[in-house]
Amino acid sequence: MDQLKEIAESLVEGQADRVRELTQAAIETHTDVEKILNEGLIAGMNVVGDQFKREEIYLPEVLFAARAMKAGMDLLEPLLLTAKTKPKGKIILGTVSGDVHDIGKNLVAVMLKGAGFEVTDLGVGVAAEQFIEAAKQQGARLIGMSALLGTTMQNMQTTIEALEAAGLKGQIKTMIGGAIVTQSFADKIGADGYAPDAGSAVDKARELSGLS
Ligand code: B1M
Repeated sequence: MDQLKEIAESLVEGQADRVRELTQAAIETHTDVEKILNEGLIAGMNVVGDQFKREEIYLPEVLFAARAMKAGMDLLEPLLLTAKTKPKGKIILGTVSGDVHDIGKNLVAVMLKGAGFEVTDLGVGVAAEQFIEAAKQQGARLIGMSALLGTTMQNMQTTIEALEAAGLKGQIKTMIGGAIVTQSFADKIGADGYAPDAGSAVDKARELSGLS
């Protein structure tokens, strides 16, 4: 079977050891790292998402798949991090309050670091005040928020409103993303930018930091 397909299928089956082994083999045979990520790990996670939606699998299986994704990501991360550029500016990153999904956010962090950004990752369940306090402390001009749930995406708006109330909107810009988020939602809540995936998150962060 095709190496990348096998990674995706092993991830769907939640076999972390197998995913680690296959990812290592793909790296050793010089398969393009972004191809391993997109056509192996992310492709597998998309299948898991569809199966979960159709109730063909349940939370434990999703958790096993998430663990398998992490096993592969741990190997890819150092390779994605080979920064070829000078520091590009600071960004505060986190998954919003009430939301524990962090796989996509972690991927965005890796890509941003790889592109030379100084990333402060606040983790998951990050409240509006935490985003703003960290940005002020670090002197960051950009806050990046991730959300994957219909019930938590509104918390992005809470942060933007808190920035506005503090008189910082415009000085500190906001970029949002996550499977549930769209450009029209970003427009509606007044976010400065939206990116559909980790690659375009880098382009958007460059644009919002005045670097493109
Ligand atoms: Co959950 N979950 N989950 N889950 N989970 C979703 C999101 C869901 C769509 C599944 C489904 O029904 N099909 C659904 C949400 C439905 C909705 O609200 N519309 C859902 C649900 C319902 C839930 C629970 C409520 C289930 C329950 O308890 N009954 C629960 C909520 C827990 C909580 O947060 N409070 C829950 C729990 C979990 C796990 C813990 C089991 C696990 C998360 C593990 C972890 O993250 N450490 C999990 C997972 C793995 C998923 C799915 C299957 C996969 C998410 C993922 O990692 N995708 C997901 C289904 C899906 O999304 N198709 C699902 C891979 C990742 C690389 O993609 O995160 O989209 P993504 O990130 C992309 C882009 O979106 C973008 O770049 C990334 C890379 O390209 N991006 C940004 C992300 N953040 C960005 C930020 C940016 C820019 C771009 O700028 C700052």
